[in-house]
Amino acid sequence: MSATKHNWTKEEILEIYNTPLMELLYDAATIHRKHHDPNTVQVSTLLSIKTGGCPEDCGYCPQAARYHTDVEGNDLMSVQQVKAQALRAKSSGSSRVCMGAAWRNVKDGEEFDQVLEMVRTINKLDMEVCCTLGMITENQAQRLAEAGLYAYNHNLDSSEEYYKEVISTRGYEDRLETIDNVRKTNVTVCSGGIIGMGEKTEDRAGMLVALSTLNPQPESVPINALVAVEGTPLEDQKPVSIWDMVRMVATTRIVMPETQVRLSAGRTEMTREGQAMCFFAGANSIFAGDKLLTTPNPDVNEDMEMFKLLGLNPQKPFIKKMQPETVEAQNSQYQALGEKPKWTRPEHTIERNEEAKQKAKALK
Ligand code: SAM
Ligand code: DTB
Ligand code: SF4
Repeated sequence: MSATKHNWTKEEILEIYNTPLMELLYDAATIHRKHHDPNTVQVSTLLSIKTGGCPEDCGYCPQAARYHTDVEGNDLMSVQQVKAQALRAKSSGSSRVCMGAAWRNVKDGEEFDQVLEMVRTINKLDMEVCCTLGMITENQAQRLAEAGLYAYNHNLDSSEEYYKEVISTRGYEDRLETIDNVRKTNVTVCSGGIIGMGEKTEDRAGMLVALSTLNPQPESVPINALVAVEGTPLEDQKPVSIWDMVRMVATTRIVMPETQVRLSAGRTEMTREGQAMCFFAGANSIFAGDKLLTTPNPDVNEDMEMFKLLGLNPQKPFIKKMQPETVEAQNSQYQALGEKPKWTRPEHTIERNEEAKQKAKALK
């Protein structure tokens, strides 16, 4: 039986976050070594299978239709295109592919059927398949599971309190419900957030309370540093300091010892020394490839050089859980229910989101 603690309080987490740095690093590295191989880091590749034009108002996101950014929208990619990119990722050392779509939620129909086919195709390449498609129902989660999905990414992004300052088109409880829907299947949960959005340390701790008190805890927790994109409401946010990133990674590692902690967006601004500190503090996964979904990321060759320098090895797929079986579409047990989604829309006013929207309108 796992001895993982599931009742972390904000005060306890803040105390860890504010521990003198050398002690914090030592504590996190000690826990990391108990549960993971410290010389192994998972390499995952992101594929933006449907880019831009999203109806949501997430203040950090360059893909929200209402803001004026340089992102060029694209329709859903074909299964063949996705397969070709997944093969390329595999040959450059990735063991996981994460497919992202700029959707509020999944809608049953042809496009979702196409995504299910992408999942089947990548699972057959013996890679871990992850999807991040917005909110999903239990039935949709079951259909993804049946296709062979290994993980579903759905970030809480911040504390419940600060979430309201960043997003008005859906509630925190909707995010939790999607995570719960995924939990009802064999698909693993990937959920984390972003630092550097103007939140307080208390909000970072609040987000870690929300994640670490889930039982079971998410198998994967991405920690993103905000990529401040011109045209978004958060365009003027100051870059996150590496010390904050290291503290956040170390605290995540301590409160979620068995989780895969993903050093996610923001690595282009980090030195190798900074990233090495994050790996020491317990980060054991990165996104590789020169693009995240729409923003730049270090080149895979640079990352492999860094791995060599630090003596790190890319992780093989399916070390935590068996590879899921893929059920072909014609043998499926779960048919589309065509449910009317009951997700909420708080629609409160967030001043900086409004300003960015008005600025975009004026530019059109
Ligand atoms: N539309 C889906 C959703 O919101 O769940 C999936 C795609 S969305 C782009 C996935 C995650 O990317 C977000 O939850 C957020 O944590 C992260 N993200 C988006 N824009 C970012 C940015 N500018 N900097 C850092 N992380 C970002
Ligand atoms: C996550 O937490 N970070 C990744 C992945 N999950 C989907 C996405 C980062 C996106 C950064 C902004 C962009 O490239 O558009
Ligand atoms: Fe849409 Fe996801 Fe971007 Fe929010 S984070 S605007 S839901 S793509």
